[in-house]
Amino acid sequence: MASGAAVAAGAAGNFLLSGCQPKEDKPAVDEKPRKPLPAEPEVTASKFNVCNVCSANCAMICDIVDGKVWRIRGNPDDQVARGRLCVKGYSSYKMLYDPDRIKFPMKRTNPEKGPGVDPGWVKISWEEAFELTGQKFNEAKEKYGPESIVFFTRPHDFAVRLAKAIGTPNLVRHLDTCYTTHEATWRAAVTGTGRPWMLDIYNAKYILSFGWDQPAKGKNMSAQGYIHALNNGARAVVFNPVLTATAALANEWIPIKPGTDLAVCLAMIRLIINEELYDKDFVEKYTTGLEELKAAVQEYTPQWAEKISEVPAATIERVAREFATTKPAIVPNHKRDAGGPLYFNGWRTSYAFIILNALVGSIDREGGVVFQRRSKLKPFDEVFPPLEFPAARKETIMGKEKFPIIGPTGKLGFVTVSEAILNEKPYPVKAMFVRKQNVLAVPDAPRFVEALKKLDFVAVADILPTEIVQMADVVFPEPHFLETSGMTDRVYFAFYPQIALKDPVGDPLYDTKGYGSIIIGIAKAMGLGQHFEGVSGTKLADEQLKALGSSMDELKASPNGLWSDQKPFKPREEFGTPSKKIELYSTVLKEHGYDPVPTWQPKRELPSDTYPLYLIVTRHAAHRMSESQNNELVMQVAPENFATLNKATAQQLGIKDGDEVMVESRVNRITLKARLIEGIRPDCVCVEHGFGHWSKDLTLAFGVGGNEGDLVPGFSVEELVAAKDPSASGYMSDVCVKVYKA
Ligand SMILES: Nc1nc2c(c(=O)[nH]1)N[C@H]1C(S)=C(S)[C@@H](COP(=O)(O)OP(=O)(O)OC[C@H]3O[C@@H](n4cnc5c(=O)[nH]c(N)nc54)[C@H](O)[C@@H]3O)O[C@H]1N2
Ligand SMILES: Nc1nc2c(c(=O)[nH]1)N[C@H]1C(S)=C(S)[C@@H](COP(=O)(O)OP(=O)(O)OC[C@H]3O[C@@H](n4cnc5c(=O)[nH]c(N)nc54)[C@H](O)[C@@H]3O)O[C@H]1N2
Ligand code: SF4
Ligand SMILES: [Mo]
Repeated sequence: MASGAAVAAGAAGNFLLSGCQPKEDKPAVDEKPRKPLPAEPEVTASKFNVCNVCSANCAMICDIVDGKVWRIRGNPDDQVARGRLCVKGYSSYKMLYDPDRIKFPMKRTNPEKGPGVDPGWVKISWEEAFELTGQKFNEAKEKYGPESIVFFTRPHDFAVRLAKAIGTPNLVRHLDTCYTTHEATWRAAVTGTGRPWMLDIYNAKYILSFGWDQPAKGKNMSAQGYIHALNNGARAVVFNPVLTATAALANEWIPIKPGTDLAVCLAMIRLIINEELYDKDFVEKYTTGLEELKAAVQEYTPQWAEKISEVPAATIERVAREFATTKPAIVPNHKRDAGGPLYFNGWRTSYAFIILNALVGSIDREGGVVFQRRSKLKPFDEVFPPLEFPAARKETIMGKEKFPIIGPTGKLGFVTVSEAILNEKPYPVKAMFVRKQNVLAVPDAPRFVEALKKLDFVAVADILPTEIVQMADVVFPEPHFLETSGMTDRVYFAFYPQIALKDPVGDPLYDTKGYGSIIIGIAKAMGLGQHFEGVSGTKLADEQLKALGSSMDELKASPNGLWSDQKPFKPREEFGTPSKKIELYSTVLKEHGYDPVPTWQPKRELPSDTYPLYLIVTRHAAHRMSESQNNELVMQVAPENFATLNKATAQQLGIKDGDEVMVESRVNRITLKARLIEGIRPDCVCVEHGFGHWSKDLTLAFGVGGNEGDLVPGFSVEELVAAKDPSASGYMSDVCVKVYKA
């Protein structure tokens, strides 16, 4: 029998010939008439809120019937939602009414932890939950030092203040798996601060996607913008190993070999510079380093890139010329595209995206990548000036101090947390506070479970009894976002400053407390209450709005639930680098010892005889990470995840549609159902993230599908430093696998 690698390569031959054919020029947007909807009941109240399922935070209107949310709509005056939501937003109220929600504070009575172990939950009062947590945290602090307490949370003012008050520098954040590559490259080469969160995709005329797949994820504004642009005559070319919805809507789908987009980008950069097709005015006025870049890319011919990527040289040349000569053109990027933290070379690819956009004059210009025009919110520390904090150790478990570009942002530590705990490097961790982060999201999840077992005490704030909750000693139940009040700033697609009201849909269903109150409760129990004197979320929102010349009362009274400061778009003339220009040859990267221009580097794992297939990770349009598999509406649409294979590959492996298969990597293996399609490269297997729950308290989610993250090896800080990657990204999909019948 042929080796596994040969099987995949053999099947790839025919596939690529057909896959690369440009489709007909008109995008295939489906305009079929829909079935009429049933008669509507009488809506008794409508409440403004903000979707918290993903960080786009679309503004929504919740229609209430008989005291319950009956329907959710997009707020038409919100520049993000534009009157629509995605399926995750529309279905989000089912999580509010999920009977499995955590209804009161709990403590575990069984000291044993892990999958299959009953924690022996006991209901406790809020006082006891705070006391127990305060006592355990203080014990760890006294015995092992404040740095032995780790916060494993999303960025949040209250948590940061508590961490500082305790004196721990360890705030682990998940962004090294989400978008840290883009954060690092934009900081270094363009902004000096963060990355942009907007694409003026609506006005683009040429959309060149290297794995940018947000329309396929239903991301509301990206999907609306993409469809609008296509209907408006834009041309879209999509490089993706999988025929996703974004690719299917495009004019052309190019099934590139995984992890090789960098080669194609480098060849395109070379051609655009050598043929002088770049936007001369923009490049001259707003960029530096063209000559150095030109010299550095001369070896990257289209023929060279073809050998690496399997994209014909003629296609690379044609697309590069089209991209450079159609205006406005854009290489859109969001988070986990080919320039995201998927593969070893992700940050280089992300930098190549910036260069391609700069060469065609599409940075902060109409139809290009645009910086968000946010409201200037008064920072937390200005509203509530801090007391003096104790000195904290400089050395962190995340290795923050070892990454001069991404370290100061603190957006790292997720991929290295297991190794740091298990190896006690650079020192032991004893206690953890977790909020809104699940076990399934960490590379090699079973190893993270082992790391959590090693800790003396884990406190978790959550809504549903997911896997992280099963590992907790104390559980703090939070309200669902539809039960919360306040306001949210527009960030994604914020063409002008705008703030949206959050008005609860009704009284809280259970004995829950908001995140801020939980943090303050723990602080008081630790004897650190003085750091939160007069601090509250309500006061913060009100003070911030007052500083903008409004107030919570005014926002509540507004007819559309929005505060807006609509002003015309003024393109940026200066950037945040040392030269105040976009640096095509980055002096900041150079200063810190990183490659100052993107140069070729392959992904880390390549197919071998043992593991012949690339693992491709994606998300289902209807699911949100690992938090929607217990949502009854979503599960009707997408009841499980699959190992999606090309029909030809499956045939050679003796696998039929619907067969149970094993997907195995060098670290673990998972069982999934096979789904066979033609629109995927034969050397790939694609798995949707979010499934594989082992918490028995999740009635619908338990035991369904598999977690592809189990297959991905974790990392130590040392390995990341050795990789000379300024983003400290964890290559969350950089693994090869084999697939066989279970
Ligand atoms: N429905 C839904 N939407 C979401 C989320 C969700 O959970 N569900 N989560 C949000 C969050 S936090 C994030 S990070 C984003 C993530 O959303 P995306 O940034 O779209 O990332 P993925 O969903 O992982 O999809 C990655 C895409 O890259 C393609 N790909 C993989 N390898 C390569 C390659 O080598 N080259 C090229 N060209 N393409 C490749 C895959 O086929 C896939 O289409 O989505 C956000 N939106
Ligand atoms: N294997 C694998 N790992 C990944 C990724 C992948 O594609 N594959 N993607 C990476 C990316 S891009 C991201 S953004 C991260 C996301 O990683 P996580 O942020 O860990 O996302 P989830 O897996 O959805 O876990 C969210 C947890 O928050 C809880 N939760 C939901 N809403 C609330 C709330 O309002 N309050 C509180 N307290 N808890 C709440 C849920 O019940 C769940 O336990 O995962 C990363 N890790
Ligand atoms: S894109 Fe969807 S999930 Fe994200 S905020 Fe908007 S409606 Fe919610
Ligand atoms: Mo993400």
